Amino acid sequence: MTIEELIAFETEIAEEFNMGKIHAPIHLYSGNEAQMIEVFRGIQSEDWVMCSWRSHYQCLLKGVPRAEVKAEIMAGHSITLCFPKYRVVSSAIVGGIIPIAVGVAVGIKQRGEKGRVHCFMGDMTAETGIAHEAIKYSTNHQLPIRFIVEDNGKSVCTDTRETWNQPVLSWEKTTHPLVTYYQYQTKYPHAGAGKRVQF
Ligand SMILES: Cc1ncc(C[n+]2csc(CCOP(=O)(O)OP(=O)(O)O)c2C)c(N)n1
Ligand SMILES: [Mg+2]
Repeated sequence: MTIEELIAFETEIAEEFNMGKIHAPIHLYSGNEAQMIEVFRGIQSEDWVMCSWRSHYQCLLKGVPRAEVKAEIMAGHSITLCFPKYRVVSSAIVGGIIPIAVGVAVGIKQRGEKGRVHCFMGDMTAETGIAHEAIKYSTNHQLPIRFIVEDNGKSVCTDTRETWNQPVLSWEKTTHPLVTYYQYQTKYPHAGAGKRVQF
């Protein structure tokens, strides 16, 4: 998947949504295509990719066929895309995927399996207690997991730095071996595609 193919996918979903053809929330990515492709360079097919409500790019980059991802979104499942066959799992609860990801990493380690877990989270999710505990636990237990913090500066409409009165976020300048951090600016609102749609 190229930058252009990722953008074309989200544009197509935005159009479907704005035409009222998707009867459920969608959360689109934009402006992070190059960073995502870079993050996925280190991801193997045996690895698990764990996501939140915003996961179209992860599904496509993990190898789920475009048509399968689109069909699930059209069926109203964008907010919680799960493709266990391709080792992609999502939870739409803020922080909800993090302990699941840690548990999968514990399982991989206990069974001596190949593979790693890649757990994606937004900037506000990364400031929660559960994120901090999970990163501490995973570090101290040397789990096969990494956490990718995706900073778009906000939680829905709330400024994350203002909320915590913290100009530099917890993982922003980190050299932590289990944390990858990147910033991006999205052109889409938190949910939907900019047009009010009545379900
Ligand atoms: C427990 C819980 N509380 C509130 C919400 C509503 N909610 C969905 S996404 C979100 C914002 C999270 O912000 P961030 O972690 O920065 O991710 P982003 O959407 O910006 O990628 C909120 C509050 C939720 N899904 N789950
Ligand atoms: Mg955010």
